[in-house]
Amino acid sequence: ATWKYAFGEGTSDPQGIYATAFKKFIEENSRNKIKLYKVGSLGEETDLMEQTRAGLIQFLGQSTGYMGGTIPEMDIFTLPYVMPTDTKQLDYFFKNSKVINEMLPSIFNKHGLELLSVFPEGEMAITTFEEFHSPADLKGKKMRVMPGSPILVETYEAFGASPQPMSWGDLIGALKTGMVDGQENPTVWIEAYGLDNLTKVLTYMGHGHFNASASANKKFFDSLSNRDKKLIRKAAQYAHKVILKEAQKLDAYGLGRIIRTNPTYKIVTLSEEEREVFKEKAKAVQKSFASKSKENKKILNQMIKDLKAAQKNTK
Ligand code: 6CS
Repeated sequence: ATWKYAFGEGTSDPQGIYATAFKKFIEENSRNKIKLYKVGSLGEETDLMEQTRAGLIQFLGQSTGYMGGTIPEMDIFTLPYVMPTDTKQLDYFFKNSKVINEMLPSIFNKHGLELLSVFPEGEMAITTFEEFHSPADLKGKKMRVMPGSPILVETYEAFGASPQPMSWGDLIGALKTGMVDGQENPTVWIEAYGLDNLTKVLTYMGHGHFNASASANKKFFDSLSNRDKKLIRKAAQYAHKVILKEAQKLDAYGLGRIIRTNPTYKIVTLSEEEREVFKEKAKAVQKSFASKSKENKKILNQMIKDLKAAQKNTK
């Protein structure tokens, strides 16, 4: 059979690397074929989720930041100051997390999807026209966030800014015309799409990590032979390994290239003291997430346990 796999990035971006590895494994180990659709070819990322749930597409690669509107529990990955920035801890987390391996699969099932993987693309960096060090500096600043995640909106509100949810397809234009004052994305993506050239400052505040997921339409998956189900699980494990290895290099690669190609671009790393102020504000967002449902509360508690285990086991 030929299966369609659509994802929210270009072919050489992390979601494309994952999808390409997945395709390679499937095609080398079976007579099935995968046709890859990068973002834009079948619609914006927001359209892809609907198309996958409707069964028009069999596989979906999507940024977790786009998923909170459909699967509220996925906003666990966008909560500020929950994920660590340490790559070893992240690696351990993405391999061993009970949230991912034990809790999310049944949650995805409820939404007509079969979860295959969750993986990181790098620490969130914020690019702006003006430097900022505090929520007061962000007051009234229009910050673009990925659409569909209530938590991203709540986060930037808590940080003092005015969040502007919009699709990736509209962001470049919005930065060029000054419709927004800034945005957040992983460094590797900022470099790849020249967002540094459209802004003046890049800031690391350690508040979050950009993550992506891979999933399949559940009806499609359920209808497969056991052999094909196993094949898909194995392909996902293979692609996950490929991308986790890659993920360790992404931040350094992106930042290295920005420094080389754009030497006057300002890079700011907020100090611990400056971060404390944002962390304090983030607490309300974590509370709000937990108060939305029993499931959210359970998943946040497990997340904290998973991250403690990651910290303990990577010392
Ligand atoms: O900012 C966005 O919307 C996009 N950022 C990344 C890193 N991947 C895809 C997503 O659409």
